[in-house]
Parts: sequence; structure tokens; C-alpha cells
Amino acid sequence: MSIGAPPGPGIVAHELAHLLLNLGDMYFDRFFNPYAATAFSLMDVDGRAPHLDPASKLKLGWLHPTVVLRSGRYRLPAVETHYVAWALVDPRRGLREYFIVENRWPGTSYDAVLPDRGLGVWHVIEDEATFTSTRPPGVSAENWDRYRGGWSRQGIRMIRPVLGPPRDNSRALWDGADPSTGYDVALRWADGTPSGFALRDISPAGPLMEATIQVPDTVVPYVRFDPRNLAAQRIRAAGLIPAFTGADSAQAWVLIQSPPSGARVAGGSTVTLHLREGPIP
Ligand SMILES: [Ca+2]
Ligand SMILES: [Zn+2]
Repeated sequence: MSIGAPPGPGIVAHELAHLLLNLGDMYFDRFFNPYAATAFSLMDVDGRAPHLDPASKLKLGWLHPTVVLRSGRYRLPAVETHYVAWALVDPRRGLREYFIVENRWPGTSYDAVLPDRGLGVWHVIEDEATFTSTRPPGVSAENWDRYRGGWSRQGIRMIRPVLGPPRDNSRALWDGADPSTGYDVALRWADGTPSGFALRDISPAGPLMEATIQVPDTVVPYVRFDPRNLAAQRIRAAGLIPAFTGADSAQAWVLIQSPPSGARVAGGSTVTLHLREGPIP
């Protein structure tokens, strides 16, 4: 915070967010981090007051995430007015690492100060051991290890279409109208492995945006002879949707599953479980 100048609205809002919401700082002032939030979160900037990043909002219950289970074309209104975002979660990976996609459109309110417009793509790593041990590409091990910043700094990463250096905050969001920021992108986990999630054919930035989301393929688990509810749980844990035929009751068990176990299918596919009651043979 600068001394002598009157504090901007951002400083007041930022300090209140520390006090009232228990949010941490996100800025990096000692080295260049290509994945820093900078002007795209209140907890990074000094002097301006944009919206919070979506990971902080999610923690506070201010954001309604749409969990995208199936590949397809999706629409996303501006987060400033609609409080919605896409959550890209792979149930097999768990809930400790995921992606959030928001539509940042500089409307007439807090986000009017944004230096860019388009989809904000965020990688959120909840687990401290993971976010401290997996530094973002372009950051030295020395810097990442020496400058421990906690979850806000190290576990919330903005995936930019143009990484730099130098920092280019006018090309920080994904906008299909600009080929340098509107290209198709496959997302990777912090350990570098492909997540199976990808964003394609991103529309031009606007108050309502569109993109095609690809979700990971998945392998159908073996649930034959499992009780109904256990089978349903295991199908969902694989990123699939259970549907039932036959004797649908809590006592029933799976006689036939389709597709069969071991089949590689698109995430979000339906697995039909034909149920039967009575003793399991
Ligand atoms: Ca732009
Ligand atoms: Zn602060």
C-alpha cells in the first residue's frame, strides 16, 4: 500500500476482505509469475476494486458453479451479474484440484475497471502439499520455495492465453475475437499430466459467451452384483450417470450393466443398470 496518496476504493475493499472474509493476498512483487491474478482479483490489486477471483467467491458461497459432466457446447453469462461459472471437476481426481471458468465482462459495476474481457480460466489446487510442490511453468524452484504465499498465492492460478514476460493484462482473458487469446486449449493438472478437459471454439468476448467443453473420457467400473445405491455411487465417482431399469428399490442389486465394465466412454455418459431383487446368485 502506498503512503501519502488517498487510498483508492480497491485498498479499502481489499483490506476489508482480509478482515471480514479471511481472504489472503495474491500479489507477487518479488518475481514474475505468469499465473498471477493481478488485475483480475481484488486480492491482488492495489487501488482498483475489481471482483474477487472465482476461487475466493466459491469459498464464500458467492458463486454457483455449473459442474460440467458432459462434453458439449455451453453458454456462460458475465459473472458480475449472474454469479455463475463452470466447474471442471474430475471425480476420479477428487475435489482438491479443479478448474473454474468465468466470463469477465466489464459492465457498469466493479468489473468496469478490468483491463481485459473474456473467459477467465482458473486452476485451483486446494491441497497445500500439491500447490507448494508444483510450481507453475516459468517460475524457478528457488522463487517458488522461498516465497511461500499460502493457498491464495500458490493454489489459485490464472491460466492466461499469453504468458509473458512481459505481463500483458489486455491479453489475459480468453476471447475468440483475438486469435492470440481465442485458441483451443487443453488443460493440465499441476503435476503436468493432461486433465482431459479442453476449451474449444471460444466465442468473442461478450456479456454472454460460449465455448465447447471437452471432458475426460472415463472407464466404466464393474458394479455387477453391487447393491443399487453403492453401484450408483461408484458410477457417479467415475464421472458417469446411472440410470435404472428393472426392480428399482434400495434392496435391489445390479444384474446387468450397460456399457460393460472396462469400456472407455465419454465422461458424463449414462450407464444403465438393470436391477433385480432377492438373493444374489
Ligand atoms: Ca483481450
Ligand atoms: Zn492484502
